[in-house]
Amino acid sequence: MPDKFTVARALREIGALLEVEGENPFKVRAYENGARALEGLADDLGATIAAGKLTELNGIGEALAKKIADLHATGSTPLLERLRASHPPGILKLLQIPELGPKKIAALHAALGIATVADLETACLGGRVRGVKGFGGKTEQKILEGIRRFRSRAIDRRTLLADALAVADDLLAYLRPFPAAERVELAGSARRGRETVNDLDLVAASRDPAALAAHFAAYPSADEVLARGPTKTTLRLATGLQVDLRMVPPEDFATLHHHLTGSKAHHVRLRGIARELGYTLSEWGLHRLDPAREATPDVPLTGGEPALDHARKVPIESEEALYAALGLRFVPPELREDQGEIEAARDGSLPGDLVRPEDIRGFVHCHTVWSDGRATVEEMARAAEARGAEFVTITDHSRAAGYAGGLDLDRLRRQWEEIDRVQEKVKIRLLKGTEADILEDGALDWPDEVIERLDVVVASVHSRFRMDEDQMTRRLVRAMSVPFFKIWGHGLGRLLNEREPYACRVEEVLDALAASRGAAEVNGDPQRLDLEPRWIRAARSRGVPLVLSVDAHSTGALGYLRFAVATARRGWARRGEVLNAHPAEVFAQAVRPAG
Ligand code: DGT
Ligand code: CA
Ligand code: CA
Ligand code: ZN
Repeated sequence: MPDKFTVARALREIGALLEVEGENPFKVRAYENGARALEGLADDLGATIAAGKLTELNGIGEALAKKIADLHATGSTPLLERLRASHPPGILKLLQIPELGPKKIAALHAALGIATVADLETACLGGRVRGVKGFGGKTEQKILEGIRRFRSRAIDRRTLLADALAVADDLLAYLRPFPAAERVELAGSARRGRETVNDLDLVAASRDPAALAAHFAAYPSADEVLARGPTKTTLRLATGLQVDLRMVPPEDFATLHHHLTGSKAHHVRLRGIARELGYTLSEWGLHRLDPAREATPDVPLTGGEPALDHARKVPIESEEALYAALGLRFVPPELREDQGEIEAARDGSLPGDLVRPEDIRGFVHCHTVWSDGRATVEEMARAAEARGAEFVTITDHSRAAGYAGGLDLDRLRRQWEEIDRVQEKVKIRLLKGTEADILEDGALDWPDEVIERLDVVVASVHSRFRMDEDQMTRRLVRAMSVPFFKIWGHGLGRLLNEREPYACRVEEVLDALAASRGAAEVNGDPQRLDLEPRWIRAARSRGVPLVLSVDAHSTGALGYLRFAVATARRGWARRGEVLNAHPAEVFAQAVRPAG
């Protein structure tokens, strides 16, 4: 019977084919969300279906539950059959080639049987495409050029941290219970909390690496085993993401985990320090240099195991122990970028109180059905309470954000009444806020007398992104200079893999924020993660406090907090600098616009 991964794959296929047919994006996204929910399912899929509990999963409604049950029972569903019959095989990959739309792909399939990118390339190079009705020699050249661009983009594109961590969580849950795995941990850029990752790196302690590698290679979402050796196996998953698993005996785990966490720049510095102390540090561990030998050959960074003297190996039980052996304070993974952390770990100034997820007491920046959110005020409040929060700020859009259902004053007043009603039913404290648009001239989208009555104001740019640097700087400086307290929302408006940050002299904006009263947001939306770490540090160095927000448009998005925290830590943010790490009353006083 198809397992949860196979069913999830079928849901993704349905969503993608519906998108080809121009189905509305919400419906398309529902299949993607359903697939994600299934992959994260802890219980057995068959048992969940039998108990009628599918609809209790986030993002799965009645209709989707029925399709999932069909897929589980029969391997297919009438909708998927219909979609497969109406489109040529391989269409989803082929559509990623610029120049090709559904009609052209159908014509090429009918005339030449083309079903893959490789087929298409062969046919173009063989001059056969120009023979198909509606295609000419020029089109053929354009398609070849398109294939080249497709290939380079497939290489360039990095996976969002949130997606990578979701996959990593599933993989760890799959590997950890396996008997031959004594310990399995995440390493690489994902462990460092980088906003995007190229591939996932896992490290395992095992005395039977062959058995563990075989189990890893049998991972249900694996598309292909790309490499398989005695200590390392690489998979490509159905999503295209690659995963490396390295395996070592338990006594070597800590040093390899540390090595594979990176970054390379951080390691280069550590190797230098190790040398000064008479050691050599590599992925093989920490070894004492031999004083009898004039020049011990430098250990290669990667490649086969060098001829190191095992008697000279220093046993290292943990990353803490490794840093201690090098005379350094422990450096958390998010800081390992050679951006001053080595010096700070040496002179003892490295902060020991970086903000942690459990420090955050309230969810900031939540949208509801009053604007473009999907949950009601009460649903949002209860979901935040269920996650243990002390407070939640409701910040729906202001009027200028018409496309997002922004509120006018009349609706804002009615929302306040609803918030008051909900407040009587829940323990969590509700704050009445707004996400006010920063208008083109830098004014905020509410008159002062409204602002003064609010509990919290997030001020964000949602329009006219492409101003030149001078204009955008002036616009933001003006917005940040208003005298009441405001939170600068999703600072530079970047959307990872989609939109570059605005052109803007950020330090001038931060100066204005420091001179006036305000805070900078670290937005946890996986595509934003904005401000980015270097600007977080620039804000902190000016004494501008931070707010770690979720920018939630659904109750599930409260989980974005994790990504805001990771980003803030990469900006060296300490607990005391984060306003929503303070108790509700302190937070409310600090952010009150009227002062
Ligand atoms: P990514 O995958 O591009 O998002 O970034 P990373 O940092 O995960 O890089 P990756 O997967 O190529 O390698 C994982 C770690 O392995 C990296 O952070 C540090 C270590 N590493 C890889 N190559 C080298 C190297 O040539 N020298 C040193 N010292 N470390 C390396
Ligand atoms: Ca990596
Ligand atoms: Ca890697
Ligand atoms: Zn926004």
